Amino acid sequence: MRSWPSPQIPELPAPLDGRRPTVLVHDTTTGSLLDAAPGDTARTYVCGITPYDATHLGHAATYITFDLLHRAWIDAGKQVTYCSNVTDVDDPLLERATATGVRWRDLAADQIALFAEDMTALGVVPPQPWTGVVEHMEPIVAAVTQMLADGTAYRVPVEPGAGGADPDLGDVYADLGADEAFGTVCGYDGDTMAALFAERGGDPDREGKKNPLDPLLWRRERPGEPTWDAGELGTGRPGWHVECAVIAQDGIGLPFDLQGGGADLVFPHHEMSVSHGRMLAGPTSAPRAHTHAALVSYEGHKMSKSRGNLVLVSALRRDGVDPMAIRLGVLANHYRTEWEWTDATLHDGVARLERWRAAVSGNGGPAVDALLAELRAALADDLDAPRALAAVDGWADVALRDGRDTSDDTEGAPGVVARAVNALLGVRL
Ligand code: 5CA
Ligand code: ZN
Repeated sequence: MRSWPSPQIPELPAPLDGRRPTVLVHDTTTGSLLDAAPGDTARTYVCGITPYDATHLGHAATYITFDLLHRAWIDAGKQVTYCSNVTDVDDPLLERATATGVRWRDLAADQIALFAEDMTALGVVPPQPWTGVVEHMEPIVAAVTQMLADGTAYRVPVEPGAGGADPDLGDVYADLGADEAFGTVCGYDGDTMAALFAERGGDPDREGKKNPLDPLLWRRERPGEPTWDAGELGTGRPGWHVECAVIAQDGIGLPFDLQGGGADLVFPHHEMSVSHGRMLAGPTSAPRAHTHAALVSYEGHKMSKSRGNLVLVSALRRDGVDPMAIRLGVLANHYRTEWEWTDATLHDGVARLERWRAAVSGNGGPAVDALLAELRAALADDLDAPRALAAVDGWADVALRDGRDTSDDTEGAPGVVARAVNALLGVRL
């Protein structure tokens, strides 16, 4: 899939003492801060959208979070490879297409294009590779076929009417009993896993499974559903978790450094995709770190497609809102703290953008070295965007102070601030 255009990331002056802070992020598994990419490279997989109701502010917040990490890594001199997917065939997408009378492929294509526009407007560095499930069907089929051959997957009979011309082949499920390390990503107890599995698309009551938590790998053809010919698996389509496992494996190789997404993906999605990765590539294939962004709410509830309490980036853009004000609204919140999008969030983002633009409009301004160091330190400290914003606010306050003494001003300082805010925070002034 062709990704959206990459934003320009200006070069910044090196730190005065030559020392760049080590970028630490929160790891869901250990609950502590971690240098997720200790080498010269950083390889990361961030789960992409299911293309309907895109792009709401929750999506935007999650992708902006990982964009900050990407930018902090680039500033630290790392070669970053960022891979992502699009879940372009899935139950809720098909249901939406049916309900609205559009073809599911058209719905997906429109929403993917809209998402790409929104991400471009928000200054998010694009993933490369960016892979849709539909375009990656063959390797996904090969992986499930291999798991069946290895005995880490098994077939479950389907109900009458399912399975097209080969109803006997059955659906395919992963056998979690074959993975000793299952559960180590999230560390949840059995009851929590059971509840979340049922809540988030799992089918614990499906007859014929060995373990209620065993996840679907291949769903045989059902009347009216899109289907692919998959040789010995029979016609059908893949389960969700194996798609990401295979797209990540093929896109950046296993193990990679960091797997990311919103907090709703901790279990079952990331637990399962890491488990599939172990079944496909061996016991040491899990990512070094897992980082999850807290979910954004709106009108008192988690912003979600199913509830419909959405604020769409494209709608705000259509109303003439500067996407940089949206970005600043998001960045005013730490990614690990749950927060609510309100009119005030946007209002504050607009006001801050205006103030920062005014502050960088001059030729000379207050010295920038301390600000640059503080920006870098804030991002390195678990992507502390609110702290970074406060630092720029502080510099802007001084720059804009009425009647201040400008005799010590640094020529070109506003330009350096604008470049730093652009490079590190992704905010174009
Ligand atoms: N296609 C799958 C991942 S493979 C998926 O979860 N798609 S999604 O469109 O539902 O969500 C895309 C990303 O946005 C995911 O990382 C998800 O965790 C995140 N997300 C969804 N809702 C919110 C929210 N309210 N706040 C923050 N992030 C959210
Ligand atoms: Zn995923």
